[in-house]
Amino acid sequence: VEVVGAGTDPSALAVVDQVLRAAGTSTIVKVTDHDQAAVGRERGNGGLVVFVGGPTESRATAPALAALRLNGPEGLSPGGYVLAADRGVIALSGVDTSGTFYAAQSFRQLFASGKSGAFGIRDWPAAPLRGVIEGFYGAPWSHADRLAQLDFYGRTKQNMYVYSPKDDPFLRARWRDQYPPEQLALLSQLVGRAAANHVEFTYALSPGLSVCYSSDADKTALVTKFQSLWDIGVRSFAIPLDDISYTRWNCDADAAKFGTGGAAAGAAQSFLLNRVQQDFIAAHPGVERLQTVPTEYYDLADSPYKTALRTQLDKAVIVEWTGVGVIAGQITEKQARQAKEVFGHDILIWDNYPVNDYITERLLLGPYIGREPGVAKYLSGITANPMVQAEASKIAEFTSGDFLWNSDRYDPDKSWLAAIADLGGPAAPALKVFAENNYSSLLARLDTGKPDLDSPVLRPLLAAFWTALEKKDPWDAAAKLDRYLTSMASDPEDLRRGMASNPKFLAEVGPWLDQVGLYGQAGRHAVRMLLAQVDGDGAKAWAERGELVAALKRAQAIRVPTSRGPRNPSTCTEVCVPFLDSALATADRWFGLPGIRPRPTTSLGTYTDNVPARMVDGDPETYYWSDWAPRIGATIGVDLGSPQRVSHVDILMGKPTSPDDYVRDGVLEYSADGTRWTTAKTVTEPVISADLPEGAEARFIRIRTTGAQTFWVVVREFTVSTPDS
Ligand code: LOG
Repeated sequence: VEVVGAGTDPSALAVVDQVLRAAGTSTIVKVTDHDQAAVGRERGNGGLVVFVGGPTESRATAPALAALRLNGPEGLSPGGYVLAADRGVIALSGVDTSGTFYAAQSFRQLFASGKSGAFGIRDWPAAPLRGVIEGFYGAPWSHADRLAQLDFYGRTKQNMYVYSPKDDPFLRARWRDQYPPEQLALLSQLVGRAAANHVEFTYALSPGLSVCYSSDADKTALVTKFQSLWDIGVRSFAIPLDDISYTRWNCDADAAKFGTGGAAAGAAQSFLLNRVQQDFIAAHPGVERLQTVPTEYYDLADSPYKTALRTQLDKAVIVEWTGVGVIAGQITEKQARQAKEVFGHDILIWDNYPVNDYITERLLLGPYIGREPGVAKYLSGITANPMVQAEASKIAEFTSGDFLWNSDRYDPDKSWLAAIADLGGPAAPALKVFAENNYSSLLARLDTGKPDLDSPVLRPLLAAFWTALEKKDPWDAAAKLDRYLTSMASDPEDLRRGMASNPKFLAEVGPWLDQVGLYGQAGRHAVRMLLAQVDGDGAKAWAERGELVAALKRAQAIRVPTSRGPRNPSTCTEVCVPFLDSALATADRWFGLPGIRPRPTTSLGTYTDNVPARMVDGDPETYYWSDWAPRIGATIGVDLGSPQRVSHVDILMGKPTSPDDYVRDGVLEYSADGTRWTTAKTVTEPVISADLPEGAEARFIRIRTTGAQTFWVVVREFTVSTPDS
């Protein structure tokens, strides 16, 4: 029997019903909280009695909790709840309706984990605002994606969804246009689904590309658009002003009114936002606080622009901030407090993880890391910016949601495993193998400055195998490695079978999944090739070599269509291909083959994901990008592994969107031993084509900078030719 009050949250009740049915309850009787006789009767019949609803919803909760000798949820922060069970009585009691809904979610989780017996839980969120901002570039999520996401946020106790896809024309390019009725109907469905999941749907309109800040007509256009959303039930609004120019006005009136420069931009934005605050927000009781994203959203340096926002923008407006750097490796409590000071407003973090719009060849399936617990506690909250791949984003979203609920106790590894179990269900083991090979987190690399190596499980197995191989006793290590490579090789089949009920996920990750499978296959051939050589079986080794090369080629031929053109997916990044390369090099030395296999070398750092390996991948579309301008003596080059006859070197630097990023003052030089160098050519242009003298022998070939410069360096390809290639 469920005992409910007049105000009991219907969504909470629906979840409780579901749990009871799943647990085999055949009849559920609902009685109202004032029908004490009915409650007594049902208890007498030996039925389970479930009290649903906190003090704001039901009169039965307080006595029920008192009987269990527990305090009620009064005084907990919004969303907090008490959930308790003892001797045939269960009570779900939230401080508000959201709290009761979250009690129901925890009830579901406890049941799923098979826990039984008496328990009492008092639970509340660390951060008031917890959720996701659909704020990436590229194909916006589908309507079905969004509905599924909203249900997911409810299940993971997240209460915020900001609707802000960059490439939705009605939100940015054509922000003034009203929605056609069919589109409004879809939005209205989202708003309803959000409410059912206790998620605040924030509607974000980005007028910055064409707005005239001082114009009455534009203010009216904004307010009119907001009103059309208010009319379908939206109660939360944002005006993001990121990724726009604030040194160029869209109308002469702004130049006349505000002048020029950062202070003028801050004044103009404050002027418009304050008017929307007064004319729309203040005029709509029940609306949430207005949010904005400032044009300087990525640092803590005070500036005329920030001073203007701090002093002129209405304090009621919440300001979003991405942490330091657009993709912040780490966000500390201290930085969060500084952000509040320098922006002069309450801060909501726009966290650019797991968004992959700037590295479309990657899936970011690792956990949320690098944020100090205080960040969640001292700020308004965090919204994570996800990937174009909605279903695949759920792994990272699960973990950020976990962090936001209980940041002090957050354990990324545990949370990640729970996320895998939640999304993968019975196929969790196969999903784990897949996610392990799409795991590398740019957050980790940006935080530690170390390369973000992927595949945490495979890597130590490979290292152990090489060590064992050197000792000529590779069998044990090979067997362990082969077991994991086999799980990779069968992953496409395993996951497609095991997650057949989630076709959207499978469609999103298809190319990456196929690549993991092929790397698994290639890896197995590599192991067998090297073992055959230890056995002295040249014929077998040669056959395995052929299979290895074929699988590798197929992996590298896979393309995924992205908003930045077709890309070769990058899985097992910086682990699988280097292993296969080294295996081939080792085998080829044994076979007595010459073979040139350049490995990149550089004294410079790497900007985001543009790793040195990209200058030797044969694809001029990808490039190595240094993270700083080279100083005198900085080098960029290749190592051929052993001295070789080299006849020609081609180097392609710069790229269409950064044509100045090349070494302007340097020399091309080569060396057989890495100490004595011969100069082949001076370097002053982005495209280098150099013949080396007849008979030249080199293991190392590099560009060395001989003059200081301010531009960074892009190297698209660094190609070395032998006399016979
Ligand atoms: C955009 C965002 C994009 C992200 C990652 C903000 C506030 N704006 O540099 O839409 O998804 O970076 O590429 C951004 O982060 N600008």
